[in-house]
Amino acid sequence: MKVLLISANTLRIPYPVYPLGLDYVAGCLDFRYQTKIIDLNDFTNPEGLEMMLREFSPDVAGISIRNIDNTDVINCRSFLPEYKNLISQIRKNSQARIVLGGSGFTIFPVEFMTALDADFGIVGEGERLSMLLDALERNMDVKKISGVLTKEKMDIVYRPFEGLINRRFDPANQHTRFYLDYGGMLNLQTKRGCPFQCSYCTYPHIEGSKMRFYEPREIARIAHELQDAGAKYIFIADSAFNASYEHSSQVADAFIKARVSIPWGGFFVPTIPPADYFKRLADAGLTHVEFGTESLSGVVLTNLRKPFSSSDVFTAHNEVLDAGLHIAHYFLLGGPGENKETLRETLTGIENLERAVFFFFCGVRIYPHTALYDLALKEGQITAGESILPPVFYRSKGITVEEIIKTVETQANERLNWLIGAGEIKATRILPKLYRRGFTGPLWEYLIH
Ligand code: B12
Ligand code: SF4
Repeated sequence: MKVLLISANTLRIPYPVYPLGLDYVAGCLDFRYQTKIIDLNDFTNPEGLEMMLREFSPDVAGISIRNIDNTDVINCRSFLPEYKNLISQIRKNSQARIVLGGSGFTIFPVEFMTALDADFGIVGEGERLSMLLDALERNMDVKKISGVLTKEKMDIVYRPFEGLINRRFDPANQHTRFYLDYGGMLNLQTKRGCPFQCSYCTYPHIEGSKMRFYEPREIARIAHELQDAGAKYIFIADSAFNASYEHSSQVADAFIKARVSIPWGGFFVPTIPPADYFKRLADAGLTHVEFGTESLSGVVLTNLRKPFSSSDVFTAHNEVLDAGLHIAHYFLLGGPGENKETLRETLTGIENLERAVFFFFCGVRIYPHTALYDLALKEGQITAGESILPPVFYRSKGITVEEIIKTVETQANERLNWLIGAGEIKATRILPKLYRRGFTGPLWEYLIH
């Protein structure tokens, strides 16, 4: 059987992201399948893709649906039309059965199955593709496989994957070169799952809420493999790298032992770290810390169910500064309880967070399987049958999104290190030029003056 795995993500904001999930999906497939990964970032014209489809002639095409849209409250751009276009190219140029998967798909499986008229879908971890292919080969009933959707069976009950997880990274893959030439960033995962329960967050639904750790020595081996392939920076794609201080410290020690020498970064929770935690990570090559801070108002942090207080944020921030690392804080404004006073508290507090970059997301998107969804339902902001695939943002009673944006813009006062949204305009203007000149990594530190 020939299996073609396609990364359908062509978004280059803030930078193109290596399709890590497909390495894992490929890694679970037996070598009896002829498996090929392609990345739409590599196909700038549709003819190239169509020719490739005709030549390879896949029996199964697995499509990774990562982003639903650009999550921009003002200038929202849905990627659904692009996915539809891809499906019709596959249908026109091959006989492949189409399987959907990926984090975006996992959030809205029924909506994507219906809109794209796919043959199968797999919610959650794509490692289950091997079970689906096996069942298809043997003409067995696929409906019994946890997480598998068909045109007839659209329920989304699934368990975290319990089998062997194995990444198949191939430096010779054409798309690896694309990422090495464009920012030099590759990525890796050290565990799956997030144990926290922030009210708006999809991550525990996508990855599970119990942490499942990979062996630190194995992670360091992969990091070295990425380095040998030419990576200049590694992004650790865990939901929250420091959700386990013990495991993340062991990973850092393993990096030192394995002589991983390239810089790396990831998402962190601003909880109070153990003594010298960030120094230990800095010794292992950590350079960039991205904090999911969201607010500096106690009321809002409690309502968002964040596992830290605003004073913890300052402690964690100073620890990172002391370790000589770059810091970014992400803020999520407009959640339950947000009003002019809580916003002022956050913005005043930010002025005391020295030498950092701030990304402001104004408006909290409501996703299924979250406590915020239940709250919005209770408050009558959404109704049970309503599709929230076209983004619906939570409306706080105390302040509108427009007021929030205006207030943040005024306070930002043109400062380069205050970015509203993903900093789309600044990122589009500055980053491609820097990457072309050979700069590597996330580069947001260049916005601090
Ligand atoms: C790390 C991360 C980032 C980092 C990536 C850095 C890097 N160099 O890797 C950064 C900060 C850059 C980032 C940016 C953005 N991100 Co982001 N990110 C994540 C995060 C936390 C992890 C992604 C990851 O790599 N996971 C690890 C890999 C192994 O998992 P995976 O890719 O999901 O693959 C598994 C399954 O999904 C499945 N699978 C995947 N593909 C396929 C295909 C088939 C056929 C099958 C069967 C299964 C399958 O199997 C895999 C193995 O189990 C997720 C949330 C999460 N916890 O998933 C959000 C997430 C993917 N991001 C999201 C978004 C929105 C964005 C941005 C658009 C935000 C913005 N406005 O800037 C940008 C887009 C960037 C881009 N160019 O695409 C959303 C996407 C869904 C949505 N709402 O649209 C997510 C899900 C978070 C959320 N809000 O819910 N992100
Ligand atoms: S916001 Fe971060 S810490 Fe909270 S549940 Fe999501 S991934 Fe975990």
